Amino acid sequence: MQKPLVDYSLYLVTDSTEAILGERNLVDVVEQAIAGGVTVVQYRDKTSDTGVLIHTAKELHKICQKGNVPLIVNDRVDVVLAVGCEGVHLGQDDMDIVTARKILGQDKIIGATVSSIKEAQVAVEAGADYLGIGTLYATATKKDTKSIIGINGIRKILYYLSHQKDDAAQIVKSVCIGGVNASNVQRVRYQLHPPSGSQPQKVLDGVAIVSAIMAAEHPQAAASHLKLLLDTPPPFK
Ligand code: TZP
Repeated sequence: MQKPLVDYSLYLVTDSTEAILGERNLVDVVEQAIAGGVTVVQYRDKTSDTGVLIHTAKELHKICQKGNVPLIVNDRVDVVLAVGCEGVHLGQDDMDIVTARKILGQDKIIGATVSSIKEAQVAVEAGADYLGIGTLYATATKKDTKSIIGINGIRKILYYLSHQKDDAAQIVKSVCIGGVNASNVQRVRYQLHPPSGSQPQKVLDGVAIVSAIMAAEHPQAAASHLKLLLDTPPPFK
């Protein structure tokens, strides 16, 4: 299968912890989020064993395929291979991108977490398809986050990429992550993806969100509200 063309605009990252998921079923919540319009799903589970990861990823892949949404698995290249889903997301402490590319081939999506220009440069050179840039804002969902870089930190990375000569830096996609919710998503979108012609030249392709969708009482409504906000210019300059 060829690498799919991906709409990164509303990128859901799952969280199976009690604080976010509570008693609910992960697959049901993700199914509702897809019905609400999320465009990518990343299955992120730092604690389950390999058997559970593969079983859950297979279930998630079925509903993602039904909704025509790519499924990315956090950290685990082996799970991607076992399930046949669309790609992997690698943190700075996970397998390096060059090795993952050798194992997965050209047709899978590889995403990388980056917090600095240096990390972005390394990820792009190694062949990442997209960057998860963050942490944008402090968030209770990930308390051990390395660096909170804010809008300006993300702008600097986008600006750096815009000024590189190689094609890879121009075509790499990007989402921001950390603390994005319904109260700030329009501002984030318009600060990092301004109307054409203004800076930065390279714009953010989407926002990655955990709690504002996963912990919502109605994940479908939360996702469709975020989607509407993303598509609506904010009432400020
Ligand atoms: N990486 C950086 S912040 C974060 C991850 C996985 C969690 C973001 O969660 P939320 O609930 O969208 O702030």
